[in-house]
Amino acid sequence: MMTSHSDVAALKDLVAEPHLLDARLAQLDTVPLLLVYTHLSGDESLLERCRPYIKGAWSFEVDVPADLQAELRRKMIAVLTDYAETGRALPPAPELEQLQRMCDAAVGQVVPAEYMPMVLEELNFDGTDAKTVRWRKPIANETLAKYNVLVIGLGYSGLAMAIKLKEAGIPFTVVEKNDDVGGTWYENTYPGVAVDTPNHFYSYSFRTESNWDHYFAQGPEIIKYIRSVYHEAELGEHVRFEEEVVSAIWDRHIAQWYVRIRRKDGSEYVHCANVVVSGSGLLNRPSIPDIDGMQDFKGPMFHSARWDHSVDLAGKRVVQIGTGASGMQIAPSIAPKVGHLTVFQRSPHWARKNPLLFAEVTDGVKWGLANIPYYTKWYRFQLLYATSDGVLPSLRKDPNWPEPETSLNAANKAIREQLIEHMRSELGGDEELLAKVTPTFPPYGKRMLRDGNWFRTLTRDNVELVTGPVARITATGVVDKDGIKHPADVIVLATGFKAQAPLSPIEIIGTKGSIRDHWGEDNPRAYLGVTVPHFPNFFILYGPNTNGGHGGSAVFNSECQVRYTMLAIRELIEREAASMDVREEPFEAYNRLVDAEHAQLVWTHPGVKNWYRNKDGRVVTNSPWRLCHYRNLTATFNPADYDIETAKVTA
Ligand code: N01
Repeated sequence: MMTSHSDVAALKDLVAEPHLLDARLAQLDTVPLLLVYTHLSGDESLLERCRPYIKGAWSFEVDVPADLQAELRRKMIAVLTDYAETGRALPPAPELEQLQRMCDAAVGQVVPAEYMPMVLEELNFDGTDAKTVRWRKPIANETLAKYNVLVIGLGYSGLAMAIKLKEAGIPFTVVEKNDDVGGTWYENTYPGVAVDTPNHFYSYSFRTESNWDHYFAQGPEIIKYIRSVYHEAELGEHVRFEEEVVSAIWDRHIAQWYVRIRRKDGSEYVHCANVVVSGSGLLNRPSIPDIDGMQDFKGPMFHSARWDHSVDLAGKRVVQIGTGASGMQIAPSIAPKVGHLTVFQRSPHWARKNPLLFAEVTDGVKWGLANIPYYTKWYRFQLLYATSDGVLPSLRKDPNWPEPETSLNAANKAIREQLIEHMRSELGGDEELLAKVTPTFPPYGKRMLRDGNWFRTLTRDNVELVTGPVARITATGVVDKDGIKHPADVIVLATGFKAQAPLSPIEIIGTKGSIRDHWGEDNPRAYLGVTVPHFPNFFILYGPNTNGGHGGSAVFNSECQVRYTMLAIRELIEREAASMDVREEPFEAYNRLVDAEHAQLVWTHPGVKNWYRNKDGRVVTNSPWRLCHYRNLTATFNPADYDIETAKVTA
């Protein structure tokens, strides 16, 4: 890759004052800097010398001595100076063997070789986005004009899909029920809403951001990012806001979907599309519990995803029902201002501490991300690995493990003990409270939450934790299982989402009936989480069995599904075919593999009740796969998995 004049000028500026540069480099994280140096210089000696001080992928697991850090900075300045003076090109991505050595040293463990293609794609060194699907032969404009794709929803997944369709020149329309982009991040505005995957990874690989204010951004910062990506992509003419897809019916005679769309004013129209892609998300239909007496409550009562900002909680008696990811963020945020907070915990969740949870990204680090060549890429690798597959082996059941009720294996037990120790210290030694908040099931059985002062909040004088189910709601409060009434001015329902009925309430009718007939009430299944037999030219992003339960990032998964969908659409268009329908055999075989894998993993533990499983106990939302495995499954498209109707499509 050539270095442009402006790059050379920027490098010259960078090295013009070595003392200043040294001071700036001193503010950066050691490992990404070490990787940048190794990459730019080809010299691996420092990597080797730092290796023993790197215990894990998080920055707080690294303790490289000061003299070694100073040497790294000196050498870094020398190599940058050399690039500035010679104007030579920055190196391409490292060769696989070097990449492997760099990755291993950088995270303090051997990174499976299988990861390397995925790492190269994620880091995107040549800036061309290796995940972009490119035509294999010239496609005439008249051919492209015969196709049009309808994308449902403009959250993270739908936006990525729209961007890739636009890049490929494929006609498309996006229908979004809200009046703005953002999906779940647009809808969830409750106090404390934030992501629990680090943003430098929880963002598109094709549009990284060097300016995040936090490692774990709050809702408004994420929305700002999504909006800026949307505006940069100039999708305006393709998007219809405040319109909602009601149904989609496949017409096999003309190989088109008739999509019924409802406008904000209630009027409806039909839009025809060859292909429909759902980006409607998994967690977007609130689950409102059916509690005796709910309708009698006199005060405001709202769901976490429909927060009523007109209600002032100051000094009020608030009852919060639910202690999942949303509830654990809400309570610490509102407790300091409410008069009294009663939290109903039906069953406890595990929660881990991360020192970076509320940390701000310093100006120094932001500067490094924006200015040091490749720093932002290696930084992404660190965070990607920190949050991805490392934990998965500890979620596998050991059939000989002697304590199977509470843990799965030795590593899982060790996590359990760390978590209990953490809770004990946060609860100030209150063993009674500790017993109430300690799950009986193994760690990760339900989503592992991040402790953002949740446990400390429970020790506040104005907070009370009530365990067990809600017996009923009255006009003025909530009654617990022991018949004790807890007065309430406001009730917050942090009760989760209807995750087992994806696509709901949209009616989707394929060649053999409705998707509800195929999935029943709560048993969604798809090939690779994306396609379903008898629903030709229909693709689901964030579909069945694609939610990450052990780590990773929903954005990563959705980029995998977008690529797979683009590969499929390419196949359709290059063949000028009318339709493709996934065959039963690969669909069934894939789902057997998913179920067999899940049988070995924590989410099917008999002691766990979570939103990942349906009423028969089958895990329907979560992926059992390591990230790199799912990436490999979706990185190619096998036409043999599909019945492809090659009758040429007509306009
Ligand atoms: O929902 P949940 P959530 N009576 O289903 C309880 C993502 N997310 O909105 O545990 C009493 O996890 C229920 O009790 P139990 C993330 O993927 C991410 O919190 O089933 N209680 C539980 O405590 C997450 O997993 C982020 O026994 C009732 C709670 O309500 C997903 O969204 C932030 C009840 C529901 O917890 C969903 O999280 C927020 C009833 N009738 C959300 N019904 C971050 O990235 C339910 N409950 C940080």
